[in-house]
Amino acid sequence: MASIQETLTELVPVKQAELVALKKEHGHKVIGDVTVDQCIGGGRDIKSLFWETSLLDAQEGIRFRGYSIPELQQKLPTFKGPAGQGEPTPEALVWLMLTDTIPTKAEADSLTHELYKRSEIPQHVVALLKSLPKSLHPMSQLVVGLMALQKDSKFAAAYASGVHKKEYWKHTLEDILDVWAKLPELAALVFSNTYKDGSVGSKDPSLDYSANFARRLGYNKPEFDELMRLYLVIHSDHEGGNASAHTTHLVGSTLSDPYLSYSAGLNALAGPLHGLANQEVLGWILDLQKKFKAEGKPVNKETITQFAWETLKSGKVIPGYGHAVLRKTDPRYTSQREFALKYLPDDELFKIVGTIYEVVPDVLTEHGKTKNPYPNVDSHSGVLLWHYGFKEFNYYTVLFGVSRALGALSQVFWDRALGMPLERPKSVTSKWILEHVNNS
Ligand code: AMX
Repeated sequence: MASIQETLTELVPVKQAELVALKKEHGHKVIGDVTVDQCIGGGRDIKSLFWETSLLDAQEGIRFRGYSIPELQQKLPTFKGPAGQGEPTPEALVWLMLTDTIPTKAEADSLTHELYKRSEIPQHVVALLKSLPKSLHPMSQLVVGLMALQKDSKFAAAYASGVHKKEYWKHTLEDILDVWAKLPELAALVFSNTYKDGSVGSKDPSLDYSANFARRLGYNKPEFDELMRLYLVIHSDHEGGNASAHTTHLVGSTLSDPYLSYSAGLNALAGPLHGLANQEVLGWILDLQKKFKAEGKPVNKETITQFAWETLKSGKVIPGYGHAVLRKTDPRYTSQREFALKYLPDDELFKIVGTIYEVVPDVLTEHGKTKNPYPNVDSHSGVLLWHYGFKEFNYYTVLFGVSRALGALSQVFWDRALGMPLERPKSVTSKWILEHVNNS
């Protein structure tokens, strides 16, 4: 069986040739226009990014290399065996995102082994993380740790020694595998430093990436391992224009190595309009629960509607709802709901999430601003973690950060393998816009 490195060594020249042919035959053709609204409106829907690992449809949601989440659940190998014996593993998804092919169980397992081998964290990084104040947000701690690991970047070393540009992708792949391998370790250290005594649970070579991450965090329950697999799969990639993926790609385009590129992506993920919504949702649900308990009222459709309006009237967003691209319920929400129905149908917070879903889309529609009144991925993830006793919700975005690396860096691999150039779109001033529209 070919390793991931051997598989990619065969594939890279094929994909390079395909891209050359695409450019030669179709390079001059138009795929979109840009309006003034789009220019001053965050570039919504402007087709100007090249992203191979996934594609987002506004109605249908995300597809990874053409496969929807339910299709991944039917086709990708699981921890226990072939597809269908539980949630797919993130390693299997990574193989798919990198190679454009559904892996066999043996291929997915070989990647598990490869990552396990590379997972050690150098002592200087452990000491650095221990020196950080517990009050530093876990996302900031994760970034500090990843930046410190950059000392060992194989790409940066190869570049400094003058390696030929045709070889960049090999060294980039080395870094990417290292980053994927070490991120759960870093994340577990951040968790323990922030909430525990600095020690992490032991890992086991017979387990997969997700179960080992769970053990490092102190969780030892097969059901929680399944949740971790689902979580790491569905948060991994959401095409290229989201802030964390785009930032990673942009920084990578300067030939910053994967450590530097993904640290930048993590900083984008840490914003409340993006990955921080993961923690904000749980805070919002707990606040509403606390408020109505204190008032002696039940949490039901009426009280949730009242709370949602209070949030909107105080000039805040309802976290976990809305999306820049999606115009329907996020299939990542649906997959988490299905998990909850299977494993925790009677959980109190899960039921509240369900009731929120019954009322908030109507509230947001009546409010009249939000283009998409439906839930996104973040509106569900927190209650699942909470159910298993994972209550440190300031930390939740770190889990998102471990997952998003899988997609964003799979694309960085192809960026270097395909020789993608420095990103440099054109900006214009308001004066330029006025002159342009008046003269056309
Ligand atoms: N609650 C209240 N208002 C909302 C809203 C929500 N959930 N979603 C959008 N709006 C408002 C916007 O703030 C904007 O108001 P403005 O005109 O006063 O600035 C207006 O509706 C139009 O926004 P939009 O075009 O529908 O959304 P967008 O593309 O500008 O932003 C997003 C998308 C996700 C940032 C926004 O829906 C939001 O803030 N949601 C809540 C935060 C959240 O859940 N983020 C996580 C997204 C998924 C992820 O990245 N992990």
